[in-house]
Amino acid sequence: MKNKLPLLIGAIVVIAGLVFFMGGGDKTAKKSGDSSAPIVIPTHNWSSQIVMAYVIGGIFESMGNNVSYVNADSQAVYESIRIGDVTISHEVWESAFGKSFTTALDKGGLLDWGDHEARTLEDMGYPNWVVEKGLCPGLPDWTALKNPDCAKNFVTPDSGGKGRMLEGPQTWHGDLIPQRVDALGLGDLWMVKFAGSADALWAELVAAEKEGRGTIIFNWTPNFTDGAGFTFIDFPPYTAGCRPEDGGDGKCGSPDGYLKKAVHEDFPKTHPNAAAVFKKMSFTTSHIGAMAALVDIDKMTHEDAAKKWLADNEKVWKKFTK
Ligand code: TMO
Repeated sequence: MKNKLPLLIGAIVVIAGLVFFMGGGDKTAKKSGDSSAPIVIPTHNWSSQIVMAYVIGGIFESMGNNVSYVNADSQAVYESIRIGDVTISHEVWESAFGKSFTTALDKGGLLDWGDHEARTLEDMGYPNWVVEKGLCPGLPDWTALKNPDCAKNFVTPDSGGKGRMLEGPQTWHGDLIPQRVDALGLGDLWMVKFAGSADALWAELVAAEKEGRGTIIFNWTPNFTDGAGFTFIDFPPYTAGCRPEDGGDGKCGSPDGYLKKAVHEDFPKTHPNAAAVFKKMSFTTSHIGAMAALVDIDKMTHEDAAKKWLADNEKVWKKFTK
């Protein structure tokens, strides 16, 4: 027995080495290639997000990855990522989706994959001609909305004699804006209507100008309207906890927000290359504004807009893949 001990130790060392080598070999194989399983990218209901989905899908495909797209609710998507039905989110807007994102993050299964360079604002505003035509003197200060002579210029046939604000689809901000209007004491003069789509917001801008009435709509930046004569209303500043959903009184505007990326926790293991590239991806305000403009101004399809953006911006995205 004593004589066999060195032999036994030797055998263990050989087996351990073999296991270590195989393990290492396996790791090397994984590093050199991502899983062929498709990376599931969600699409929502505003232009830059859909174009960027195809932009990022195109970048993943250029690396040899498979991708698939799924149309998803923009709040529920974070739970879908958490449980692994959707792989990534590439536009987590703080104001509209911060709460859903943080809830999924805290539950586990979803990873914060960093911020884009672009900062965001999602709030009510108006095309500059509204003020140029004298329809609401004092804007962009929100207290201008307390003036009945302002509100009357924003009445529409469906607004019950009050000034109308056209909010985006309710799936984005929930009841935030109606709550704010009431909290700020504007409810007697103003009502909030929800648009069915982003396109309805842009159609409202055209209709109001044609009809010579004032208009206040929900909008956001980065968007195709950046630098095109649109101004956001200055509401009382956002502070952490000011919103009703966070226990506040709701008398505050939207935050100077982040634009984040998120991934399912297994993504870096199943697709280490794509995950590393996605972590490096960071788009600016002008990149994202251009993605939206290709659809909302140039009227391209989202897929064609993405192809054009990729062709025009190789220098921008190729550096993420290196
Ligand atoms: C989520 N959005 C950019 C429409 O505000």
